[in-house]
Amino acid sequence: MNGVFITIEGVEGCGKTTQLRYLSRHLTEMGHPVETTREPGGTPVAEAVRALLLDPAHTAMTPTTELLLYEAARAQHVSERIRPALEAGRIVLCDRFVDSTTAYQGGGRGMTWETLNRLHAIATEGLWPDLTILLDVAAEEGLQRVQGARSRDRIEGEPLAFHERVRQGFLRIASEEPERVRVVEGHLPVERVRERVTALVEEFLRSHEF
Ligand code: T5A
Repeated sequence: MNGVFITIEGVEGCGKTTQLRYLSRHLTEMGHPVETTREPGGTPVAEAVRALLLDPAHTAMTPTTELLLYEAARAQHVSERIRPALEAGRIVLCDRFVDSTTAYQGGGRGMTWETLNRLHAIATEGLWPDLTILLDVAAEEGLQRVQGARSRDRIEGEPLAFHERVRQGFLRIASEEPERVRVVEGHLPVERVRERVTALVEEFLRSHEF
């Protein structure tokens, strides 16, 4: 594939959406063809699954159902949107991807890494991010940032201990795949985070002659 697949990850309120917006504008200004998308979601089917997943009314949803729905949304998203954009030579910027499932359903819910990796392989048909930016902030700080901005969705409503396990899950992934997953301190002021994210992405594109 000719394109580049970049994902942004982290706990609730870590600043992904803010940084993705800056990055998309910056890369577009540099003349790159950019496709911005998110998970769960990014296509009509996957957005419908997102609504189901995040609806706080679904208190009876089991961890296995939740996991399969995230992977189902991903299968649609990869096939309908991400893979075609990469084949067309675009830079795909995705707000969350497989690492969120590993951190939330693995770290948070306790599903085994082996189960998760098997399902990732089915949903993505082997497609893996080229570069992942992990915005690392304390779970409590991230939750405080999003508190009051809107009503809490089903996952945000989980207790703090859940979100702390999610953060540890992300850090474990980064320690296992340091080449792909680059950690940026998300507690820094927005502008400082933006500079670091931009520098990492520019360095990656340069080294891959994109
Ligand atoms: N999920 C997702 C799973 O459980 N498994 C999966 O496989 C996947 C894909 C998705 C939910 O689903 C879960 C994870 C999530 O719970 P989402 O919309 O991606 O939902 O989730 P959120 O992380 O909640 O997204 P948010 O948009 O709320 O948070 P962001 O994108 O991290 O943060 P952002 O940029 O919107 O910023 C939040 C606030 O913080 C401020 C911003 O101005 C904003 O007010 N801010 C900063 N403040 C201080 N310093 C900084 N550096 C700041 N950066 C941003």
